[in-house]
Amino acid sequence: MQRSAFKMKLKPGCEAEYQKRHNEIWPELVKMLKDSGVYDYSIFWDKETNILFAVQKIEGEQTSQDLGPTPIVQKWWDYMADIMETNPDNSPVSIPLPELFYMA
Ligand code: RM4
Repeated sequence: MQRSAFKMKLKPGCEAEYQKRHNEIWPELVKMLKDSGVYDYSIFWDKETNILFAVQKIEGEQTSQDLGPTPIVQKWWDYMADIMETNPDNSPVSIPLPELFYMA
């Protein structure tokens, strides 16, 4: 198991819609994430900067952000693109973050 963290960016004023969409996350996306070894996955929001801080555990080498080639992930990214900072392919701009401290 590895812990992975990365940051993404929310468009201003979109936090309620972001949370609503995630409260209604598609079951097939959840299954894809879990089947890909991603679990214990949280996303936090910094209201001062609109930075989204994501942390997750992974069983393999792939994080949630490496799953773009799977249709359901790309469909989700297309759905979310209107409220997030994205790359030309609609994937969220994701910056990996090094872990500096961990306490079990
Ligand atoms: C985020 C972003 C991530 C995805 C999660 C479920 O807004 O799209 O890539 O793994 O949602």
